[in-house]
Amino acid sequence: MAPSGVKCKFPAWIGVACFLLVLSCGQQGDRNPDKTKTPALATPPVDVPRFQADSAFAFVKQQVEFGPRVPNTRAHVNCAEWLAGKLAGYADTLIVQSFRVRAFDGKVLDSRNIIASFHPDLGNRILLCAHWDTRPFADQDQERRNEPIDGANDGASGVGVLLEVARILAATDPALGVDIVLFDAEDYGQPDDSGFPPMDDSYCLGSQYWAKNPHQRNYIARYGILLDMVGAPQAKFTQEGTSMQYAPSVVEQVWKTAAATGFGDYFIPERTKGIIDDHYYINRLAGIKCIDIIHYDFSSPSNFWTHWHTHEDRLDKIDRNSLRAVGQTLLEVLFREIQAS
Ligand code: AHN
Ligand code: ZN
Repeated sequence: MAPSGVKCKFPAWIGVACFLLVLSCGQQGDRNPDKTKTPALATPPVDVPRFQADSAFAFVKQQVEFGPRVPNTRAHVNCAEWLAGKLAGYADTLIVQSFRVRAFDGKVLDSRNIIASFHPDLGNRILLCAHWDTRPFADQDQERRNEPIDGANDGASGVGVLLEVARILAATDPALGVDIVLFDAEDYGQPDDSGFPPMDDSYCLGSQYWAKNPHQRNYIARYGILLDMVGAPQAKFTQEGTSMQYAPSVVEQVWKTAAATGFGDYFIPERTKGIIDDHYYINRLAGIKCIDIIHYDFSSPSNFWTHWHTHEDRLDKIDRNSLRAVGQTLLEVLFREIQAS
């Protein structure tokens, strides 16, 4: 009888086979055919925190509950104070930039850009932005066209994602220079049938003001990322033309990161026509390369999200999964910027 110690010894050929298998796998891993064409994504030197979509959703809900955030209304002031308080609790510095701008209809809008900075001492900065005001009318709707919209997606969704990013930056404190800018007076743009003389550049009044009057002299960021309508179910973000014109490398980086993170169903690597949004003025007036992550709809006449500028833009159109796709992608992009020491 063989001693029990050698009874279970497996045949030598299995060991050899395993050895060869490991060898061949190693070789395949080394031979990356894409390496020469495109640099691989950097590996973050620390774990990337998990974006909490429930928390982002709660931030969207709280904004909507103020009522429409139309300049010169009580809801607008209340929401501004809440946003500023929230961000002051997360960021190292908070600046509220108050200003007045004249809208297409002659009204003077009491406006506030809300600016939160993390590690303001660092020169190497990334700009994240969204607009927090809502449209004063529903000119794409068939009904109640003169009433303001909730702006759950158009406004609150991008801000909700950025508040959650701010919460996570505060909790994890990576050595990253980040500025979160919430623009006001974005959506007071002239409707087609306004009856007022045509006005150029009637949208994006807050970002135009900021780009001409940055919160710090000679402010510069390496790049910027604008969020607009990022909360609808199965949102599709195409590579929008203005972003591609001014910041193609940033678009590449973000869309690649999204795909690597498992959000390729949201971030479609297809170029679509350019639009004028806050990022246009950030590129043109501030000289900061900035992209727009904005819902593109291949089937709607406007090519914007189907419920754009209608009363259907309500909280029940917000899907946590879309908020997560954008928020987690942003965190992946940010944490890959940490310099390995
Ligand atoms: C224009 O309609 C010219 N730009 C769209 C900017 C926008 C409005 N984004 C959301 N609401
Ligand atoms: Zn809008």
